[in-house]
Amino acid sequence: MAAEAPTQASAHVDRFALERLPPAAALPEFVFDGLGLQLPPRLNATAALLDAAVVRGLGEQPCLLGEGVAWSYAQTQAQVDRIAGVLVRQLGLVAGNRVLLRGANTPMLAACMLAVMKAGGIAVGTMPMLRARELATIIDKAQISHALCDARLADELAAARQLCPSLHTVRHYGTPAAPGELEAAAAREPDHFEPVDTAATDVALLAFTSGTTGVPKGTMHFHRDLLAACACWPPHVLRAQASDRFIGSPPLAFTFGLGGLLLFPLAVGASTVLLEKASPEALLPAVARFGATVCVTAPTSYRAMAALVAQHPVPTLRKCVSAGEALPAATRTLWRQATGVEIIDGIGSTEMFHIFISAREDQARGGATGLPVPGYRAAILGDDGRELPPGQVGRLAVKGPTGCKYLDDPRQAQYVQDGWNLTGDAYLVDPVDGQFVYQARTDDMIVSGGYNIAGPEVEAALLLHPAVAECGVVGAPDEARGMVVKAFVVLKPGHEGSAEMAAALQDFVKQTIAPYKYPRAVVFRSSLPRTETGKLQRFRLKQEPEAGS
Ligand code: 3UK
Repeated sequence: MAAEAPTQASAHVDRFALERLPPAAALPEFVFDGLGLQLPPRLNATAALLDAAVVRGLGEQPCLLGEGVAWSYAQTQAQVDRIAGVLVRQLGLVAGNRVLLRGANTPMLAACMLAVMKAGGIAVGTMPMLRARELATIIDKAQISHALCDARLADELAAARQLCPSLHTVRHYGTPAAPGELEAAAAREPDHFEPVDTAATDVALLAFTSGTTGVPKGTMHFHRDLLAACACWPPHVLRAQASDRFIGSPPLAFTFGLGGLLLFPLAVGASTVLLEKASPEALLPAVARFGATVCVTAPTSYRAMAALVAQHPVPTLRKCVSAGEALPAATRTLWRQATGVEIIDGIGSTEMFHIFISAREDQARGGATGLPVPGYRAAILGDDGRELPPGQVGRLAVKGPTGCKYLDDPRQAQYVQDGWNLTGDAYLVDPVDGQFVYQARTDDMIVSGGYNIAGPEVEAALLLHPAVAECGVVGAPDEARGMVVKAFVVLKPGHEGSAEMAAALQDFVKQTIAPYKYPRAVVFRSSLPRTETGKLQRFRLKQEPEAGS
């Protein structure tokens, strides 16, 4: 079934987003079959997730938890409704306006996001680390009118505002110990707000990609997309329950975090812990303190936490989700050995909103991502756009109920081709078990001496060596071979980056995978460049000037 024209019966008075959706011909194909998905033509995501849970009788159950906060579903609903009241009655928000949200993960930030959507606004999450210049790019691109901002992060937003005439209204919120002006305004509002009767295809969320280079792209998501995501991966792969308590690290500004730490828990009536600081050292003790059962974080975080579990046992954990980057087989094994829990890996993207290929913990296999999530189809395409047989490396293509809709961006034609969403990843389908196996980002494949080598495979081999804490493998220009495999290695404490160590690591890789893939250059670092969402910034490693040892 194709998407119905998204212009019908929009509740948006401000038609900015509606007018900047890609033209119908540039949209991916949307498929809704095989799921029994009941998505009505009128749909407000906050009403369908939060209000519906209260109607189901969960009002007294725990919902949003954080430092000094434990709100039940009814209390969360009342808070969301008061903030929605502030937006509409005090701050003049009209449906379709874009509202910037700025803050570390907290129950208050979550309530603000839910309130914006309930009021018919479009929520635009931003990473707390962004500076004025980056904020200004987003505010300008999305023509943002309102902002709700953690008072502790006010400065950079104030500086951005100087550059952005569209942003006319900013309100700050505080902490449970020291409430701010937004909480004071909310206290003057009634605790019921009637949700705006949005169309299922009205835009609810604008998520800017954590992209490593270039101008950020704004991905638009309908109210329908958020509910569709809740109906695919969570019930079929994650299978969490109302008794579960979620916890984790991805920011709510990142769709991995918004789904995994807010929408998916709400959809099953579970509780969720929103931590401002969720480094591996902070996350592990928080799991025990809050009695969390579902952990959502990135591969490097599992690797770092595995080494600390002995001091901080996490007996309540029953499900662990990894996404954002490929999960090395060695990390999967380390975590299982440390906790007894098999990680659920899943590949998702900001464009698709959430995970579309994944494996349940009982079907998970080291080195493979899994199978298309029920509701999604996936194929491996050759350069000519035709589907490749199992075993051959090609471009990953997916389609399902969600799909790429860039805000006014010509790069739509790169991500969406012939109705497929092309994620930019090189994958193959295992001819034996049919699982999808990640190779590299398409533009990160290393071509050396005529061979195609995937950096992540070399990384996975290096990570099996007991001295290696972290590593990143890229292609470095080389006159003879075109490119050579170059490894950046962070050693564990107690090991030294010497010529002998480099030789030992090279030998180790030759013993572990096909010898031609071994890193001809090895350099030692004390850390690796990563994005705020935990992704290795390979482009920065590629720019490194020196040739290595
Ligand atoms: C890579 C993975 C191998 C892959 C995301 C879950 O990461 C998310 O969104 P982004 O837009 O990046 C998308 C790209 O990241 N990737 C993500 N997960 C995996 N590669 N194995 C994985 N498990 O290159 C993909 O194209 O930042 C992840 C849910 C929501 C998300 N937005």
